[in-house]
Amino acid sequence: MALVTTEYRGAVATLVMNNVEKRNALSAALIDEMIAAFQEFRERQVRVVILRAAPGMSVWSAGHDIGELPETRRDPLGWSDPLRVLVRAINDFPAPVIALVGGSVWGGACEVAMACDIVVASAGVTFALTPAKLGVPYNITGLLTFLNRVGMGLLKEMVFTGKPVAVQRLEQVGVVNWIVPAEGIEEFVDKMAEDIAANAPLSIAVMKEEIRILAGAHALPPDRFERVQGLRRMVYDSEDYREGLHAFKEKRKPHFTGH
Ligand code: LCV
Repeated sequence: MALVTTEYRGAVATLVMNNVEKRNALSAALIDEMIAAFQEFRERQVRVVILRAAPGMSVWSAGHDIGELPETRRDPLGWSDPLRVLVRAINDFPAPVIALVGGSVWGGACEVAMACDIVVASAGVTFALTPAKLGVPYNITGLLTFLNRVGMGLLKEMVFTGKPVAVQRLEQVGVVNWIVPAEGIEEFVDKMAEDIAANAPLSIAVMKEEIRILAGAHALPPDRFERVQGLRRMVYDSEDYREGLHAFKEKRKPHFTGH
């Protein structure tokens, strides 16, 4: 059964994440289908992409498929990890991607939503940044995605507590562009997509890329980069990282020791 479905309405495409039983956990299989869809959108010169979960799902996406995280001794969020590939595909897509968020968003799925150009959410949804719940050292391009969207103060609260945050707080800081009642969110997003699709696609594509280049323009001396990689390796080689994965799989609370 397809894990995603695509719909077209003029120059607007909708990508529906459809893995209900796994709460759209971002497995390699799901992401492969999403990447293929983005490739098709590019070939069809789509001018706006709407990224959403299947109608009625209370979870937009449960984040990285925890069952696919490496047990240890390998970066769980390395360059070629499917989640990283998906975030880059959204960033690189030459047209705006609108996240239509009608359910809760977890972990790496928060980065997927925040990598989208515009986020429209229904009242009542929450976003939770979960690396600390699992013992995962999030990667720096992912943290930069968050930093560019969330801001330092709220980002630290979200990553340190790992608690779901109400969409109202995220709208206050611009993470979410609009909060719309669930019954009207599809119409709202369709209208926005039509407005965008009527504008000059080349101008929009170039401004999207310019903004991305500016947002990512942070010089990082090689020794600082290597320090970051060494620190992250210390975490994903730790007992705590293994404990976080096992606790989730055994459906129990983790007991972290700091080793
Ligand atoms: C695999 C899952 C998942 C899942 N993976 O339904 O950002 S980082 O660094 O943390 C990064 C590594 C990351 O993104 O990690 C993932 C972070 N995600 C989470 O912590 C959310 C974990 N999931 C949940 O808390 C619940 O599943 C929610 C609240 C999303 C939905 O709860 P609900 O009661 O509706 P279940 O928990 O019963 O889940 C239904 C099935 O989906 C699987 C889960 O194991 C279950 O499978 P089984 O029926 O085989 O038991 N599932 C859910 N999330 N991230 N599998």
